[in-house]
Amino acid sequence: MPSDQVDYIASLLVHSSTVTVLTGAGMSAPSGVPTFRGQNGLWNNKRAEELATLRAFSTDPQGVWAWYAWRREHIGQCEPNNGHHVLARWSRLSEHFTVITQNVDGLHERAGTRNVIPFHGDIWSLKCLLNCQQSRKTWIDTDVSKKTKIPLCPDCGGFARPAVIWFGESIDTAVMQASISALHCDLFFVIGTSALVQPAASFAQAARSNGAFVVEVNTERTPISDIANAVFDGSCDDILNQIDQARAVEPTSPKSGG
Ligand code: BJW
Repeated sequence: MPSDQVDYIASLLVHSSTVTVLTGAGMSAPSGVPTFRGQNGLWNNKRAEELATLRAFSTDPQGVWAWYAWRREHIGQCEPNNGHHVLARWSRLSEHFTVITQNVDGLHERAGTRNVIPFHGDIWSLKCLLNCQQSRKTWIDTDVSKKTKIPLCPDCGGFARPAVIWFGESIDTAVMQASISALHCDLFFVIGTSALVQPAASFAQAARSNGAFVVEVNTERTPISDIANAVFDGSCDDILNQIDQARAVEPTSPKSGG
């Protein structure tokens, strides 16, 4: 990676008032969490588009829950990587730093990142499949031992489901509004997403239209590569680490929060 490009982005980072980061599955790839598309993207020969839908769960609740049970157990053994820790550090340097993550694994939160918007929900929370609307909307469930037994709604006794956003489901209104606000920023990083799934896929273009300088970090080219102001072709843990090291020696760099 040319060091002048790293230095330039580090300088922008230090001098930007508002910074927003959009992350996708590639952000957690160095932690060992499989991505959805590309190599290892299939589960039992099925694509995310065939599993992450209400129709799939309604037709084959055991099969879809088995996918989530497998993922929960696997993610539970993964740790935040260097890239997560760099973003956590940046989030402590400024109040105007937002991470919109499409990931449901909770690794940004576990790294201590402030101001994370879990755009597609949280794999560690469940909700009633029928949305029975009794005492609770969602509840935390980190028990990874429920491999074959689908958890039940404590209120109505019907099936529970992961509190994530499936295809065809709307993004929570407050989450969408907070995300749209965060697209008004000086600097926008888009990290480890194939940018194929809407509406998050449109965020980089929207941020750029709002005047942001857009930086992509990915191991492959994506639709964002053509519209980004700077493209880093490499693994997010390595690239973010390089930018962070350059940031730390920027003349006006604020002190690291830890
Ligand atoms: C690295 C790396 C390393 C690897 N370093 N990089 C407009 C047009 C057409 C369709 C639609 C549209 N608007 C809405 C739709 C329908 C649909 C959609 O987008 N479909 C497309 C497939 C075409 N969208 C929706 O339904 C959304 N809802 C919605 O819009 O509501 C309103 C509405 C409804 C109906 C009709 C119209 C409007 C909801 C989308 C929900 C997505 N849910 C999932 C599952 C979440 C729960 C779970 O995890 O189980 O979200 S699907 C899956 O894809 C998951 C991800 O968050 C999402 C995005 O994937 P991501 O993160 O980009 O991962 P990958 O694997 O694709 O890419 C990884 C990248 O990392 C690659 O680029 C690698 O190169 C890179 N990488 N290692 C850096 N080390």
